[in-house]
Amino acid sequence: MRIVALAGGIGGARFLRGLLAAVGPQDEITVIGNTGDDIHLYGLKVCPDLDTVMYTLGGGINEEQGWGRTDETWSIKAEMKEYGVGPEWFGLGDRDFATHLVRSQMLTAGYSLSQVTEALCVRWKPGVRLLPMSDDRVETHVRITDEQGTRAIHFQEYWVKLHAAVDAEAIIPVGADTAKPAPGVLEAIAEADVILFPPSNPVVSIGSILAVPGIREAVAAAPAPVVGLSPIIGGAPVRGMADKVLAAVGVEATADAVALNYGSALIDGWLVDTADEASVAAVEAAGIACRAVPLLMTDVEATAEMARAALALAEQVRK
Ligand code: FO1
Repeated sequence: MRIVALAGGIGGARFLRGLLAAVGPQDEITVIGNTGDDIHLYGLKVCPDLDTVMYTLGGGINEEQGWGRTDETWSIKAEMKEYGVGPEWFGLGDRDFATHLVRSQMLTAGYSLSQVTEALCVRWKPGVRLLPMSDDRVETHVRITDEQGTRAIHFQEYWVKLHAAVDAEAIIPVGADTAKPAPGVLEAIAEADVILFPPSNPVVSIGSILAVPGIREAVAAAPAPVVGLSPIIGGAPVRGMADKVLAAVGVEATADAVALNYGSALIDGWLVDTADEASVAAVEAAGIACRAVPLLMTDVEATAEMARAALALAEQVRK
């Protein structure tokens, strides 16, 4: 079976680990990774979501944080601080730096982000084909108003520096309107047997991927069933601050509101947590098949069970 998953960072990566445990060696998984969180720092291109997927599936992730490397050291950051060079709020460790150096060196030499990602995956062997959503630069910015006035800041500054403590007024995927899907993305979607939306952030992760012209249309037109898993349980994000960015696009932080926002033109099936059983009827009324199953990714086996439930629902809604 050919499975395509659209994925953000930590939630997406952990779901993919369960999916890999649930499928067999004959199944092929293509992951279309969000690059809207990418940031240029110290002249280097940092791709947090691609790296989080790569490290998580390749066994190199810092499990507690959910991002960055195991057994990390921080000498470069400390040296940069001595020079008065920041940002201090963004944690790039020494081991992680090596990834950004290799990536940036290859990009400068003329390779595309997809080629670089493939090269990095030769080391990490994630067990999936990892494609960036686009080889073109897309950067999610967030419009806020604070004591400095109204301005748009980089998503990482909003998320990591401000901890999403200020209301997000708008989410702007800068560059998305002219970006092209990376090679292989549209083909993978068209040829998929199942398309999954992991419990990733629906606005800044899945939303950014769908903002690349052609990707939303390809998913909507795909013959394969499209099944999503709610990142919201009991009215709150399982992790992260998804409610903040949902508010910016006028969507309530509930399992059913997120499904309705994707809509029946895009998704055929939706899984909510058993705590949200009451929202099943509203989702089904919108023409989306919905089941309530445990959605807490407490360990790999619990996550594999979620993946099995998503694949089973895909079979039930197959057109
Ligand atoms: N998240 C944090 O909360 N603090 C950090 O300092 C931080 C650094 C960082 C460096 C590399 C990387 O790949 C990810 C990093 N993240 C950090 C995670 C990241 O900011 C977000 O969780 C994702 O972009 C959202 O998907």
